[in-house]
Amino acid sequence: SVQLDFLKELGIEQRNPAFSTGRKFAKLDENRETRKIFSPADGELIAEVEMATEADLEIIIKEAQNAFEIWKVLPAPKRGEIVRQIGEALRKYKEPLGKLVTYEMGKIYQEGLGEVQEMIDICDFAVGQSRQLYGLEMKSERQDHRMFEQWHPLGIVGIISAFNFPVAVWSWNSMIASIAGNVCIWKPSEKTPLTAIACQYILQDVLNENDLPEGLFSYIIGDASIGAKMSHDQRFPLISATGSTCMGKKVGEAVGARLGKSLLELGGNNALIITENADIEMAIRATVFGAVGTCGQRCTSTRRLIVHSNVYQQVKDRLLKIYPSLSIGNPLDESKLVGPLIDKDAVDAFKAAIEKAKAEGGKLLIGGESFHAEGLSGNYVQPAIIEAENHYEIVQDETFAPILYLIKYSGEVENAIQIQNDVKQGLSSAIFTNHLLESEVFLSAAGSDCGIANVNIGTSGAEIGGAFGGEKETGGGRESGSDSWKAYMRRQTNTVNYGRVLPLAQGIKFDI
Ligand code: UN1
Repeated sequence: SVQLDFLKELGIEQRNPAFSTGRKFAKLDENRETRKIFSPADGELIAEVEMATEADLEIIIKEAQNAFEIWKVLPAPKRGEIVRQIGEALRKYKEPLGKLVTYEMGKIYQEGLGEVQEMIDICDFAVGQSRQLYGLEMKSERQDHRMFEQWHPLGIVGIISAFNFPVAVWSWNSMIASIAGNVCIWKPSEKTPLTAIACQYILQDVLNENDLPEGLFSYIIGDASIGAKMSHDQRFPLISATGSTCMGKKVGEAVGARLGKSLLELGGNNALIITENADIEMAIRATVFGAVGTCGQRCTSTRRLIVHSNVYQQVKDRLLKIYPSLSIGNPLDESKLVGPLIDKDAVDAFKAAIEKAKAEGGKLLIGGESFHAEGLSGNYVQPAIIEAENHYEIVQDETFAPILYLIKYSGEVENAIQIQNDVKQGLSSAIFTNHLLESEVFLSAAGSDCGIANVNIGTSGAEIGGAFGGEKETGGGRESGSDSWKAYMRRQTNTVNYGRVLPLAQGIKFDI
């Protein structure tokens, strides 16, 4: 059995509050509905959470509105100082929080730690960004006029996050949103609420020490109906949602209908191209990490491997040699490389996808079984490789599981690029080649149509410094680094006349 000391360290009790408005947590109430959270690693009950109601959302929104009045006028570098302290607090809790991510979500401990590291990194990034919320100055066509732009905060940012990166994706959004002057309401995945609650306890100390207003950062545990309520509510000028394309379409429609802003980071169907000029060993390492890492449950997981016919057999042989040796099991055990899927539904979806691929003509080369790793009743599966064709319906879909479709191409790299682009999603992509022309074509306007395109690096594992997100059905949003902060602010164009007459633009004469 697993040592669960980290739960205590993070303040997670057997029964946990449905929401917090910042420093204040909802009182436990026996009459509330609860959700039991089982670990995907060993099937054990970790804790229960109470479910919030729409009335709770009202309470949170009120507090958030009040906090915004104070927060929006605080100088941005002062807001950055708070985020710096949050980063420090996360450093202190990196290990227990990483363990909870692992135990609640199922990714291996190294990845749990990596996830908390992403949070720390984005805090550092946001602190620097807090002094760089730059607007441009434009030259006015009118005498004695100054024209420039400023960026102002939006208000309440609603963050709807997914189970697979239960805390990092929230931190990308909330840390950037908050240095930008916004207040955040977080609806974590109801599959992984405990990590969200743990984050709130970590934050709470910083909020208390700095005597900050309630409502700066809140969470609410609820099902899709709470997410829908947030999406329809005008008091959220921005909803940032991460998850399936199906969910994102609903959010996008609801927010769009009221002409709010949405930032969508949805499904990927990421391909890695191996050309005949690739360093095969490097490509294999990237492929395996991309396909089986996080048990295939990253938005950026490698789902399709597009391999040149001249090296196809070699690549296939190597993969078939490596896959049986992958250590699958308890993700808290550091010798394991692959943990479980999130829940039984995910196991069923994994199996159904394999059956569908076979029915469409695919050939299952390896894997595809669910099993009790080390006698644990977690949701363990054997990662699968299937020889397939790109046009299969199932290959066109994102199945959130470790299934790698092996696809052959021949001739020039353009043929591989065409296959890679021929899906509805457009998140991440990669090419392995040591041939300059192949790599440049891949990165050109005629190349990958994805938001992320890598050369000699796999599809997953992006750094926080870049803008993260993708095109087409991936939703078009960009989070995290680069100038993603602009999505969390409103732009204002300002023109000041410091002359003593009133010239009109375009030279229009209007004498009264
Ligand atoms: C996600 O799967 O939603 O690039 C985010 C990566 C991670 C983030 C993935 N840094 O794979």
